[in-house]
Amino acid sequence: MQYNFKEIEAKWQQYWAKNQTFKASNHSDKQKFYVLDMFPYPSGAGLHVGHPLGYIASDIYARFKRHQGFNVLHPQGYDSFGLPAEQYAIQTGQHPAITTKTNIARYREQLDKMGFSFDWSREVRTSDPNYYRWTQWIFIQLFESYYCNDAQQARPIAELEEVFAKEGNANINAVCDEDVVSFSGEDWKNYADKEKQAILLKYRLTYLAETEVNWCPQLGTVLANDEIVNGVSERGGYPVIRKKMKQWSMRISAYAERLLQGLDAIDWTESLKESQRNWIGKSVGAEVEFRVQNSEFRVQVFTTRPDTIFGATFMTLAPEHDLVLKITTPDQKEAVEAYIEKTSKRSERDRMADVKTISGVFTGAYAEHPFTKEPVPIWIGDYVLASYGTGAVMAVPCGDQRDYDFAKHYNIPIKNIFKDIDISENAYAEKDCVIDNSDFLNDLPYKKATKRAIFELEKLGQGKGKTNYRLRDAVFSRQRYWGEPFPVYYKDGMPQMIDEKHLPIQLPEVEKYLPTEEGEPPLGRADVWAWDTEKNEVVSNDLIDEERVFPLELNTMPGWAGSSWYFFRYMEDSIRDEVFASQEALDYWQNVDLYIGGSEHATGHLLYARFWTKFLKDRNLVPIEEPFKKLINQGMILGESAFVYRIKGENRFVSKDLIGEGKVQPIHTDVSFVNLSNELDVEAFKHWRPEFKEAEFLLNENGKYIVGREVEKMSKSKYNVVNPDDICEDFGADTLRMYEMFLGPLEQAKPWNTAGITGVHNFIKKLWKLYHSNDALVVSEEKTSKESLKTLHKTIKKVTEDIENFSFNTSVSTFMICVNELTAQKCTSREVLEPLAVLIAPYAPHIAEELWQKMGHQESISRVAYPKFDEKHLVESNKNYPISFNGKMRFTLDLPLDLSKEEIEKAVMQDERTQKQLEGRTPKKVIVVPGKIVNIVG
Ligand code: ANZ
Repeated sequence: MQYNFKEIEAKWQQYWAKNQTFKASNHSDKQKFYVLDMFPYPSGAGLHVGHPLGYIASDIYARFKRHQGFNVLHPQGYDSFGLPAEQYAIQTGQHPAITTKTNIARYREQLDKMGFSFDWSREVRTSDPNYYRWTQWIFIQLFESYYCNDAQQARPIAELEEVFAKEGNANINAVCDEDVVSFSGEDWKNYADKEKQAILLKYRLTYLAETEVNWCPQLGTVLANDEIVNGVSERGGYPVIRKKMKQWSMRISAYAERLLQGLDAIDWTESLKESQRNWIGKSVGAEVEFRVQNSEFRVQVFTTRPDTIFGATFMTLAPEHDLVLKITTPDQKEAVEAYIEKTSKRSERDRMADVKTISGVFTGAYAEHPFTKEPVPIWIGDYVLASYGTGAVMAVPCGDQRDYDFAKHYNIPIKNIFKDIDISENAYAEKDCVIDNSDFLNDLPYKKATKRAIFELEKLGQGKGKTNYRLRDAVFSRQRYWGEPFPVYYKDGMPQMIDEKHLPIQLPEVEKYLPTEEGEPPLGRADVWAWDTEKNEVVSNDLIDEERVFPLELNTMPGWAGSSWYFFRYMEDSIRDEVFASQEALDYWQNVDLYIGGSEHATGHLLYARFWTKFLKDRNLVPIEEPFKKLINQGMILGESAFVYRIKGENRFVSKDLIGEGKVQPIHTDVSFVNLSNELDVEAFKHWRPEFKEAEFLLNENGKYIVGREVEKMSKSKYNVVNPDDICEDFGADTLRMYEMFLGPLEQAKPWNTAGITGVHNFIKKLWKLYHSNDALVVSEEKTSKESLKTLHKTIKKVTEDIENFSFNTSVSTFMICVNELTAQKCTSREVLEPLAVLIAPYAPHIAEELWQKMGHQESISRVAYPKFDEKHLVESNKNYPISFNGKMRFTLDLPLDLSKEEIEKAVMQDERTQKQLEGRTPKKVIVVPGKIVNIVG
């Protein structure tokens, strides 16, 4: 019987679906194991062979764990809100829900062909109202919480209200906006309701605030920092500018320290942890107060080097700093205003990136040095960022290069406070030095000096130790249609939550998906988008009376909302309408044991998901603190682009091997027009685009047109996309799966090369042949040879170790060697061929199932125990002895290891070759070291 992968694969895919083979149970005595892929955004282009790389790896692992007796949860779903469907809707008028549904159907079809062991009964779609009602619900929980610094956790906002009513906010140690005023219990009681709401908003974990945002005019929306690459939008590459807008924000900064500490407890790569650490950006230092001379104003600065305070010879404020216009002297006013106007045009990113341009203006004002009481000139300069620390620095030219350059440029005095350090060319940025010239800090090393400086500042009441984090609160509003609506309406300008009983608040219908002419988000176009507080339903805008019916929020949530908690939803085994996930399910599955996905999510999704998990834990909604125990980033699969060469200025194309000196212009051709020998199907290319129809082709001597090849990112725009459907059609899913793994280490980037796939395909055919002779199964019950057992156990050992180390590429080569050896040994033994089928099942599940069934089993192979390695089969029974004469090795002799010294000597002496060497002489001595050597002397 021939290896008919098409029949076999279709058969088993149907079997698995029909029997729900991979359905995980929430009630099991087995140990749980949760394997998760970062769920895909279903784009219109479908999957290319780069996408399933991570899914194949996680599927192998999930299947392996099932063989090991674990109760495995391996779900899949769709991150189905997002920009592309909406952009398509803007262009075509097609509702994004329809586009999304079509795309999901296509994805599902493609995924099904690759034989993944997903439990589809738990599928989630973030754009499904039954799912996003819980995203809305979590938003409400965040609104109803604040972060208590004493307890180091989120607490109900109602607790805060109780304290406010009793004693005001003097004793509250909570994370809040900087501009909260202090009030007494009496004040609180006298505040109008709106005032109370405004104060509470400054404490809530999600809050509405006027924030400077990254506004992208072309996309008509605000973008998060991680959605901007090199100053332009990640999608589309459009310019991004700073703009003030009223936005929902998430107080993720409250969790900065816990997000940092939590990294120590999880098994992620160091590089990934490092990017999160940098993003959080913890700096330990001090906040120091400088008094402005002849005024009541005080400037707070943040410094990581309080030990250098005696070197502070001027101060620099960010141009946007609140005090700038207040302290500027009349004669400097014009210059200062002009400077502010000029820098407002530069983005914060540009300002950070540009370390060369030095610019600033003197405000005319002076501060007083806290210790020396000397006057310190106050400048403004755009190297100081408004959004970091306090937006002001004490400038220490001797210790900070930017301050140094600034001082040199504007001729401001530089004071060296370091003993024996030369700063005539540059500032001294290291910490291993002794301080001089600095009163009580003299002769103290860095650490002691820092402590002492803070101590003295505290004594003066002009400073304290302070830890700063670079992590900013995350803007949570998007001016888009295709996202979760907020469960929020506005009463007298203040946001009100809709009771959770009435969720989901579903997206309204709009006739166009663009912002309104007034610049409102697309939901501003909806006619039925008001909240009736009596009927508790969404009603027509005409009914808005600001008494019973109120306008609803027009923004929607960002892409990261739905993906910040989806891993909890999968834990539920049935669609629950009363909870986001049941306590029982959460207690059983806990967290994701293995998470696989792309490294582009390092500081976005992975940080937000950790934040929401910590929040849910604080409010006793989930039992765990970290969602993803182990995480692996799969590398990218690169495409092999193909090029044709047009002679410049002509409509003639020259074959690659004919390119001479003349100028040619390389043009991408679709790789589907090129065969494995790099020959172009000229007719197909001509029909591709009208402009090529009349083109002339200069062929080589064999009458072929040869294309050029280059490795690039796999992308539709580079016409180098390989479709997994085609590979499944031509070679089968088992070959695709094994080939993707064979390409190289999981975490590395590697080029796809379709030509290489035949090697893996031939291997699978060889595997099939091993079990067959003359088209019939040859598995026999006869005794197995020692070599075959050795081959099998060697393979068990290596493959088990490989899977545990996520080294899937080396497993594939091990299988190849194994099948070659067993074929050479003519092994037909059931004792070997059965375990081999189980070993290979995680990689090539269809063929494994088929062989398993043919060997007489009724049940699927998927939960058969994984073969156990037994050392004894690897122990050598013979030794190939080197036989020496007077120390010179002359030949080798294979003898059983269990012979005695005498028996070895006898066997050696009887060998013809020994007699030939001795030429009739009797040796003086025969030295035998059992298991090692034999030396004949004399
Ligand atoms: C005095 C000093 C002396 C400083 C010295 C450094 C070296 P990180 O580690 O990034 O937290 N700084 C503070 N706020 C700033 C802002 N808004 N924009 C630009 N720079 C700012 O860096 C903290 C240091 O960066 C602070 O310590 C301050 O300069 C500067 F020998 O203060 B330092």
